[in-house]
Amino acid sequence: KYRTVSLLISAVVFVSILILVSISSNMRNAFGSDTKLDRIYSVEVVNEFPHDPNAFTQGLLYAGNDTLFESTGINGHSSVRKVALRTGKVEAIHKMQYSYFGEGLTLLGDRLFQVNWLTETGFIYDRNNLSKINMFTNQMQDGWGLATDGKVLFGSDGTSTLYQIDPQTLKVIEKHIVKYKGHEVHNLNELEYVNGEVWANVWQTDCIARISSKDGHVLGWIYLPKLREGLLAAGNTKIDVLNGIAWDQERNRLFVTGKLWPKLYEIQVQPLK
Ligand code: DDQ
Ligand code: CA
Repeated sequence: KYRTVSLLISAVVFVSILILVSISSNMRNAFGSDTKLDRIYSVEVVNEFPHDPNAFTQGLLYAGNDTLFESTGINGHSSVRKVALRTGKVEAIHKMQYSYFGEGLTLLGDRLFQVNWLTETGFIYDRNNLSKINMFTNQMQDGWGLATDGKVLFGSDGTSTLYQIDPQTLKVIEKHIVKYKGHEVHNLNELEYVNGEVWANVWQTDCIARISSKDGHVLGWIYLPKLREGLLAAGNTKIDVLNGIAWDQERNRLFVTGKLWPKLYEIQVQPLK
């Protein structure tokens, strides 16, 4: 009889502990602390490199061998260019017609895909000489960002939609509304595919959203106001917003820059909490 009672008491204690643990973890979720869906990151600068202060950066990618490709905007100044990482030197450039405003850029195989602002046009270039191979109709509402996982193209158009585009047909094959805790995230701009996630500069903010490529959920935020503020404090008063993320998959290096920024940074991302 005594054993039955003590067994009952320990069962009650066990169940109460379970209930308490579950309540406290629910409370943590409610106050938005450390669940996997709620990560905030800051950055540390590992390296800085020169960047053309006249480049209105709209697309950026790393192509191996300390080489970047970059797409620049502003009518009359739009281009696709091959840039040496360490010197910032433009090694090759394709200048675009006045009517085009260069935007997102991505590299798949030997082909560079680019979209343009306020036109329904996209271009395909040969990475080896930057010659134009083809033109296509952009099926998104506008052309802002592009990236690739090596299979599909990811695209943004300034809304909260993250598109998947077939690189053969250039047709939209899937779309997801990007949401953070149920709230739509608008103004998705320059994109980068990083280890299964799509990272997006949110236009006119110092934030990069880490987006699940599978369902559009924001998995975390990288907050990096220091770079732009540092440039401003150093007297670079003409700079525009943070824009341009490039990931070196071989050496796990992450690069960011901005529109008209005189510098490009190699950064490391770290949890803020
Ligand atoms: N977008 O990057 C948000 C897609 C486009 C930004 C366009 C900014 C236009 C600035 C025009 C400045 C003219 C000197
Ligand atoms: Ca990019």
